[in-house]
Amino acid sequence: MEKEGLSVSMFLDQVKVNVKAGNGGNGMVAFRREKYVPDGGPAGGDGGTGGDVIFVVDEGLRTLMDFRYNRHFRAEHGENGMSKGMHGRGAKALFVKVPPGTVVKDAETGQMLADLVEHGQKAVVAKGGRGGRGNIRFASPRNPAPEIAENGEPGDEKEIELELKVLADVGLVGFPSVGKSTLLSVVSQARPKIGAYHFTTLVPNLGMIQTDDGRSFVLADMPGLIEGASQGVGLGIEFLRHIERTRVLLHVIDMSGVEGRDPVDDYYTINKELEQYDLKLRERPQLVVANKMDMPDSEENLKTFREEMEKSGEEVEIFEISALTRKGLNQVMSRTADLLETAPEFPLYEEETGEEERVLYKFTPENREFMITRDPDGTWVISGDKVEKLYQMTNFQFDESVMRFSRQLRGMGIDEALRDKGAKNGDTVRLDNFEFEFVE
Ligand SMILES: Nc1nc2c(ncn2[C@@H]2O[C@H](COP(=O)(O)OP(=O)(O)OP(=O)(O)O)[C@@H](O)[C@H]2O)c(=O)[nH]1
Ligand SMILES: [Mg+2]
Repeated sequence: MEKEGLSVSMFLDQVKVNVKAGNGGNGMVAFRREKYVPDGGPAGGDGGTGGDVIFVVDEGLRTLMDFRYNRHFRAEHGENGMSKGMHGRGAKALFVKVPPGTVVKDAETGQMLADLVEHGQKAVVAKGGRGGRGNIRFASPRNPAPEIAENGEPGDEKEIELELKVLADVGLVGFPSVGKSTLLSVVSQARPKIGAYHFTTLVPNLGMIQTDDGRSFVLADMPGLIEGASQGVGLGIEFLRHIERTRVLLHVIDMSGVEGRDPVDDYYTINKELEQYDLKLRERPQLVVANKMDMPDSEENLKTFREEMEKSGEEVEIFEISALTRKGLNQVMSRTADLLETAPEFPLYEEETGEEERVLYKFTPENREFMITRDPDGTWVISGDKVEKLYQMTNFQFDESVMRFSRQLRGMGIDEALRDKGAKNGDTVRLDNFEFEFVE
């Protein structure tokens, strides 16, 4: 994993990309031509399967930057079937690497296709078409030399939307200048900006933490919060939204009181803002990190702090540290790793999933197979995924294949449906760019 502080502007990337799986290869119509056999049997092989487009999580990636200039992903087509019964070769899948935390949605329907969290996790986002069958497969005792072959099934094509959702395991929250960035800089390789003025940090920074006993997690340094943040004061809302995506909070408090604020007030103010933004944030496991313990008044202030917490019955776990002199760091990081073991896992997007499922069932099974509408000029128009696919898979070079196609239409109930709607002998019927006459 990259050990660098990354700014969130790169992080919140949301991109639309186009994926197209490979078409299946066409099946072949061929016959054996052997020296002493005047008209041999069928010998057309099947087409190969088209390549899938597969997204795979690579933990080395932390952003969607790679998709900025590369937005079309096409897998190869399957090879066509050949004579002498040879099948076309299937195409290899196209693997596209995405960072952990990538949510993949169908851009048109909003349907969630995959929530990719762990390294190596894969999702087929566009399925390659099946190879068309060659004429060998259509031979039967009644029709020993069929001139029927299927074209390959078209591969899926989709506009998809990628969104990076997981920000970090742990978030650092607290007032400005309490030492959040300093803490991140001493426990990870991240090098955030540190300053004696407020709002030094404008965008969250990330660092990888490795505890002594080998556990690791991603820690995010957030911009400072102030009273009214949940209403948009300061750098408010934007950043609370990022905090929302962390699983454990480290609440950093400046115990020195050098800025004239009272640590107890700080504690309540920040928690009130978190709660006002979203009640769930107060349920998130939280540790209090009492920072700047190297300063003269810190001991005294901490004592008061503990007393106040006890009095008010607040259950807090407090860790004394000095980010400056690097004291107490291991304990708090190790305890954080403990909390992560039991904190709820991502993904936590129940509401969104619910909505998407409703979208998914918008289509009824009937209108998925086919639909009949009428153009102003009186042409009957047949549409629908299944019927269009059948059309694309028909090889119109051969009468027999065409006949098979019309049998399939009849089998789906299209003739009957046309008749019910009032189609008359001789009416024009269109499917995709193919027109034919309705025959009673
Ligand atoms: N004495 C002392 N000073 C500290 C300690 N940690 C941080 N500081 C100082 O506090 C000031 C603010 O530190 P930052 O790490 O930038 O604080 P922050 O919480 O990230 O601030 P914002 O990004 O503005 O929200 C800097 O001058 C640091 O040197 C500490 O443990 N002891
Ligand atoms: Mg900072």
